Amino acid sequence: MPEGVCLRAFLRLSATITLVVFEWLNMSLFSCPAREAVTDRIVLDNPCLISDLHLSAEESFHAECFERFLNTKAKDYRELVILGDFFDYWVGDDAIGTVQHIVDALKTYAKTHKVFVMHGNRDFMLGNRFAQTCGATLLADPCVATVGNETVLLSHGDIWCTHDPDYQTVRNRVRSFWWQWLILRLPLTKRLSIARNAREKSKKKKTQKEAYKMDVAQEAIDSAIRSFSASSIIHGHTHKPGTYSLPDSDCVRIVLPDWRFGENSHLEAGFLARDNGAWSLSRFV
Ligand SMILES: [Mn+2]
Repeated sequence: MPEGVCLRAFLRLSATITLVVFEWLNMSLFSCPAREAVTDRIVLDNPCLISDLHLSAEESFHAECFERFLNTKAKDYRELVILGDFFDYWVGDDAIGTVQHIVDALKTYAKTHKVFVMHGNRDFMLGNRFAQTCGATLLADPCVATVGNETVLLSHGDIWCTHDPDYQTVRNRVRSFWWQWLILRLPLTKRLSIARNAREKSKKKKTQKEAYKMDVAQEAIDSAIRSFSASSIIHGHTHKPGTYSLPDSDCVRIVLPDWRFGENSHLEAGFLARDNGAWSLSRFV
């Protein structure tokens, strides 16, 4: 074989291998959302916090309410912090178009305010592409926030549901690099059907599970407070909004309200904000 042909074939093969390696690196580096939430310390000046909105492409009522919230109450604060389960499910940032109006609303708000988003147990696949498109910062769970002279520990909350070891095993698995890398290689339609099935299964499981397993464990909260020297702890997930004092300490644990349909199918939505140096939970509708 002439030397020139050999060299061309060698160069072509090298170029192909290089492209494959680069593509693999890009995909593995940029499509593991669990690794993309690296911000674990923030400073907040005048924040409002929400969680557990469970927005989805199928149901528009919650999304309309959220857009109204952004255009009214949320405007009074400098920062919006979303502590997980913003979406009812998220199968990858390539599905961003299915909730374009929500993304657009957040993007407009983020032009004049800071937006922080933490993963929940429903939308743990939210990645950098979503965050960059919205102008938001992805937060690690837990994340330490300095608010005035207070150290506040922020979390979605499910990390502290340690009375349910089976749940924690699944939680760790779905946040692992390889699980996320592999899932994101599946076609979008397949991922959507897996998410919808998982949602149905989780609804069934919830009705069978003991209540204490779905709440945070006091030992886990105490240990987190100690390790981060926090003076307050704020989380969502348990759908038990309120301010809870912690035994043998001056710390408080504040649970954010989920946005749910209450009596007569009215949507009940709420948020936590810092007004005049004190935290207060308020109803939005
Ligand atoms: Mn949750």
